[in-house]
Amino acid sequence: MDLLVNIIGLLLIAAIVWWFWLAAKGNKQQSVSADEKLEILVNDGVYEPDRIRVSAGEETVLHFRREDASPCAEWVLFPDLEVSAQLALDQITEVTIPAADAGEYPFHCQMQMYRGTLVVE
Ligand SMILES: [Cu+2]
Repeated sequence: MDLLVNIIGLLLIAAIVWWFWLAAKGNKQQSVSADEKLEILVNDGVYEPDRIRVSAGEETVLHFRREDASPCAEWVLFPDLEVSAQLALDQITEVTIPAADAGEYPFHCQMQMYRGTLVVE
């Protein structure tokens, strides 16, 4: 009986590990769709995700969560869309992207160290 309990325990652990491994793998994707909440983490010199997919012809709100205290991360600029925003540290800053035509619009910090691409499709 003890053996059976142990086997069930091991199977449960395996299932949990499997579940988290799959979940972690799912989060690794480099782009988000408009259906998901458009949250972008700003930390360690990268936007995460760095490719953001949004729908053409629709205004979109992006949520930038800045965790990098360096001044480098303070601003995000979408030069082609004439959008810029100052990001508050350790907070989520909403950045409204106006309706745009299909295409790829790069965005970056003011020194262009952080870089990302807004994919409008
Ligand atoms: Cu910078």
